[in-house]
Amino acid sequence: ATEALQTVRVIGAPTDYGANRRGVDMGPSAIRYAGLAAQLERAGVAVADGGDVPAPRAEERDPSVETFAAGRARFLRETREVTIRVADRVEGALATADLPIVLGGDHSVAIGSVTGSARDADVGVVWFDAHADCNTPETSPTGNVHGMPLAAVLGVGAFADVEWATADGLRADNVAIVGLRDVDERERDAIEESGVTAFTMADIDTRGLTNVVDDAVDVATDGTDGVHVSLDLDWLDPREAPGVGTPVRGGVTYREAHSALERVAGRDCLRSLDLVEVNPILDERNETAELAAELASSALGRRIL
Ligand code: 6HN
Ligand code: MN
Ligand code: MN
Ligand code: MN
Repeated sequence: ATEALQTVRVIGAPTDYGANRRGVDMGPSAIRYAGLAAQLERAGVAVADGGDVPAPRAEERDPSVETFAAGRARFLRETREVTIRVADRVEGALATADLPIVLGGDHSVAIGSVTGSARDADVGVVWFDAHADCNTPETSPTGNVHGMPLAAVLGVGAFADVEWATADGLRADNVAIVGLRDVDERERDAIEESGVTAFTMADIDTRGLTNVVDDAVDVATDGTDGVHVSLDLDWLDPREAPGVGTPVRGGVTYREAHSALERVAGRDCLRSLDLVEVNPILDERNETAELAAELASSALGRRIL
């Protein structure tokens, strides 16, 4: 008998209010146009695209700052609306044994994918990013929520009281960040306080990409039912991925990025995936969106031989 194909469910989340540069709301279109479905089919999976969740446009909303007792988080109300929609779609996909891929949008959409993925299961997270995304409303220098999603899902700082943003089945012990090279002064404390495992680019320089990714997957699989991978395209060097909102030099190469996601695929632990922060306005001939589509294919186990 032939085994039924794994179905990947594509969920677009076209937001940009979580970042300070406009344009990442076009990410879902750009990644689809770059051939996401065809790339995934090359990995031997079936693809079901449920379209985009409705996302408010920043200019239709009050740009006023959302304040906490100490600190701020811009567009927190909008983030809540989209988080709940994304989480419901992710949970729905998992309920039918599909694998959800969330297309951002800015990285605040990961609050939805992680909370949705961790509703009925114990999950681990591997976060590929130049940034730690561990700011809290208290520590953030910008108030942009795309710099806060990891702190949010872990309930760090002011997020302790924000129920919709915290992930039930996620423990900091099962979270690994890979590729850090731009951490804010006060964000270091939030990383420390959160208890996540953090690997910098210097760790990759010293120990090699393979060892670091294997360790990150160990952290995320330890005692969990599966792993959510959040891929911020600014993890790659801007030479490979120019179309991102917050580029930082010194990132991983094209080949290292594929290798990382191939290692993830080899561990057979992937539960849900984000492809976020693609900014088509800053891209060159949609190459960063193409890269996102290719890397998804590697994550789903595309074989060369
Ligand atoms: N991202 N650490 C900066 C901030 O505003 O908190 C930048 C965050 C970038 C977030 O790329 O997903
Ligand atoms: Mn549990
Ligand atoms: Mn980033
Ligand atoms: Mn990020």
